Amino acid sequence: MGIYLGLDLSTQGLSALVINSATAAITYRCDINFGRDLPQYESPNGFLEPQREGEYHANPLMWLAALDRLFARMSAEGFDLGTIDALSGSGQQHATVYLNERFLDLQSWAGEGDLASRFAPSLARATAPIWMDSSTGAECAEIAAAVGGDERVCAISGSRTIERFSAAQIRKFYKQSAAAYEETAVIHLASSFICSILAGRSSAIDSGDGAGMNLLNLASGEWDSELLAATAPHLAAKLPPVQFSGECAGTIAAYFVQEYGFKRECSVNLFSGDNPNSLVGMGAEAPGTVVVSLGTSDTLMASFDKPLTDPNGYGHVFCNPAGGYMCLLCFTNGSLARERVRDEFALDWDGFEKQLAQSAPGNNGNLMIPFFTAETTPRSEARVDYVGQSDFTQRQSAAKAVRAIVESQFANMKIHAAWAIENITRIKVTGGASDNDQICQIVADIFQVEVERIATSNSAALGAALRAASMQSGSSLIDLSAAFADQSRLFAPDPAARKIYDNFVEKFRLHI
Ligand code: XUL
Repeated sequence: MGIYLGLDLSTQGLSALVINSATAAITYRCDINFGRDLPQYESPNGFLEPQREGEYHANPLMWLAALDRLFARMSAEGFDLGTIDALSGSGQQHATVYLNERFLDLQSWAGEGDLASRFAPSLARATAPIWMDSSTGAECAEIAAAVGGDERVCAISGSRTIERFSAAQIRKFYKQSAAAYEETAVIHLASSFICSILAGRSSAIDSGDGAGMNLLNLASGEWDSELLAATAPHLAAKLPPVQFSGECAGTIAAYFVQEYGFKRECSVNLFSGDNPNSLVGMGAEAPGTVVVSLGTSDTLMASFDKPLTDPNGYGHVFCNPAGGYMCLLCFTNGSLARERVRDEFALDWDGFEKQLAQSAPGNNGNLMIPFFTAETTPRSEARVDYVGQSDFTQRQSAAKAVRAIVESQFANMKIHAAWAIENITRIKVTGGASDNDQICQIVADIFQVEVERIATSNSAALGAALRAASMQSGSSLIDLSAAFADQSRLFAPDPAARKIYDNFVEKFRLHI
């Protein structure tokens, strides 16, 4: 039992969340916002102004400045950092940090000044491409071609070649700046970079975040020699080892003991990506529970024991910090598409919910192809089709249209997640639209499982804190996260809706 810190380096800021495992309580939170708190880095939203279309980079020194600022703020607020027994963290996935030989030399720690000034000379590249970057289409095609096609890349690494994933980003750097690539001694992910700084030496990349690079062989858990060779020369020598997320990276660096009063024996657990951490923070790391997050885009995460991959190549598979694997599926047309229908009928969200309540499951056969913008799952250009009665888009048809978009979105989710969610017993829904009881009920009825609404606030930081607690105390991650589960509302599936929705899903399948 003890006090554990979870850090979360997201796109827009760095957050801290502290838990007391004895009382199963979150005891403290603190946030740094890059734009507001560190304006000198000229990144109001956490990234630098794109220099070219689709190019999104961040300054890794800003992340270090945020770490100093966060600990200083925690101390100023009276939080005693010396009480922390172990810490871990979460990073936005895919971002790569390029470091020179100096980073591997422990002497670089001995400098003067704050973290940013100590580590500025260790950067082999001034900026880190982040997950929003989509500028590497050519590199994706080159890597896929070298390995025998995207299906093969997906079968090995868990994802097709993806623009924002690290391999394509590394290849682009090698092609554009061969000399700087040559000077690079080690390439870290955002997560393993911050972990290294805290542990005082170059740490391993954990297999959860490592699987988001298009470089890890999921089945073996090692870097894949074919993918490495297809990406850039001598890459094996530039990557840290990959290790299971539950491993310890060491004890905290002396800098943090001196500057902020951490205790010397405070352990640093390997960091992981935000999605693997969130899976833990939401208590879904054991197979059977699925998380559906209803945000601007909708996402679905599920865990499983075997290294399954999406036969259609839409989803991503990462390693699960609790062991085994997890998938992440993104449905680009989430709340933005629901909002389009809401606005078309001049409703607010309450009105949207009322319209749902006035219509019946299955919507008398009315459905919608709901891709208002280009969709990821399935890959599709923007496409909106109404299938059903002819007056479907008329003003008096609000109830039909509202039900059609919601039912069609979850029919689409059920079809495209089928490979990953064979034996689910529960769906945890979270995100803005999960406030809507009618939507929760439709999810329960379409999937025919219990739906639990959960309120989450920074599940990635909570997941990291729970991982630190598990590593340090030896308690099972599953037991720990269950103890932190929020009180929530349950929606039971209506057995009478099973047949209606089985037919509805099949009808939807015929139209996409
Ligand atoms: C996942 C992804 C994002 C980032 C955002 O593939 O790109 O979820 O991890 O933080």
